[in-house]
Amino acid sequence: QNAIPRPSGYRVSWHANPDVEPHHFGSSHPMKPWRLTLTKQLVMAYGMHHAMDLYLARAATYEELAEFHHTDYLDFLQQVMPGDMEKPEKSESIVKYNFGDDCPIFNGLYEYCSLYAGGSLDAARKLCNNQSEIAINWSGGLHHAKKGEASGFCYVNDIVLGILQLLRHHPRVMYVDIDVHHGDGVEQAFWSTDRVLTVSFHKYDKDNFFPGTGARDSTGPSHPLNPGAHHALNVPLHDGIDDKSYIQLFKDIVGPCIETYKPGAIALQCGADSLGCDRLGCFNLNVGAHGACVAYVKTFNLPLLVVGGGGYTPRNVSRAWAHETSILLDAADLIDPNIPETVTFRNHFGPDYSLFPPLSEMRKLDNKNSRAYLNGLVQSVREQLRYIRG
Ligand code: TV1
Ligand code: CA
Ligand code: ZN
Repeated sequence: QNAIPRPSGYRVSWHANPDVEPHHFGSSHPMKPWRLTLTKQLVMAYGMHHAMDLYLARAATYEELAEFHHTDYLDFLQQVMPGDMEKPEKSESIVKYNFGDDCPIFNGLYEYCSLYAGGSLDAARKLCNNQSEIAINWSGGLHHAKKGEASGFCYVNDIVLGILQLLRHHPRVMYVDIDVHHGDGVEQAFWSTDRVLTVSFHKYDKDNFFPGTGARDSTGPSHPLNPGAHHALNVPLHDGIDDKSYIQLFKDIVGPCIETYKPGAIALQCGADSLGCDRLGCFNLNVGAHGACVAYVKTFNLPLLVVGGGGYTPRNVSRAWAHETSILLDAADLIDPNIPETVTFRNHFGPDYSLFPPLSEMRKLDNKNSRAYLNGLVQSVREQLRYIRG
């Protein structure tokens, strides 16, 4: 139908199903799928939807989810109902599968899970078929879900499912996670293989910050003959890391990882809870710095699966993901930092109406990451990379 080809040299695709957006974890719960509506409104107000291929992702089937998840867990996820939390005969399973405050049972839970997972599967398949070079699913990125249990607001692990698709075509896939939390579910899924190098940057405090894993010395199975040895890479950080140190650290670590491991594709989790002022986070990043990490990964020109993740201050989540969409489109310098007059829900972006509010100024957190500490991390990562080949 459309005979005029896009001018850009590579294709960017957007994979979403709007039916994820109305799901509700409960009024006091920090996870608000509504942030996806806000993100989409911002992307559309900037006209970015004209520059991408837009796909309506269908729900993942039970069989597709079972590529990673246990069927007993999926069966429970499929049949559990909001009232079951109080039923004694269900309590054993609810405990076993880790439902509760973090992972509540709400109306349409299974539909919600299969829809966000469907987006990442669709995105990964378009990358494999060479129908896209950069495929985005902002509703995905739910990195804590395990094979047989929910965890940390995550029920099914769309990232693992997406990477399993990428592994059908690529011998090695690299995973990069800039959510403020440790990407434990993805790390665990690929713990015993050298075909995925998982890299997570996160706040680490074993006893006081979820999930409590991801220490620097947690690098994979301890037995040297296990192929997964050294293929988990963790970057544990303290409170208050700022733009300049984070970007420098990210480049100093991710650059050598890509150059050493030589992945065929990259999956990038862009959790926006690493921004300053996040309701659950404790870093001090601005939208521009979060985006600089995405821009840096893009410079390697590898097939890129981009997913969302955490992010608990919806106005800032949507700012970051709209800005990152523009970066992936090579259009960041074409968009006005003043939020368009026409955007739906414009009141959420006041009083500044800027895409780049000074988040780091608004809640001053001391940077507890000393230069010496960060240099030590980079040094230790270099040592780990000596065990890795592409
Ligand atoms: C209901 C209502 C649930 C209010 C959960 C913050 C709530 C949290 C709530 C919350 C909250 C967590 C833990 C404690 C495990 C628990 C999407 C037993 C104000 C990817 C998941 C964080 C992060 C889980 C997910 C964490 C992601 N923090 N209010 N719950 N222990 N859980 O600490 O990585 O962003 O906080
Ligand atoms: Ca992380
Ligand atoms: Zn998080």
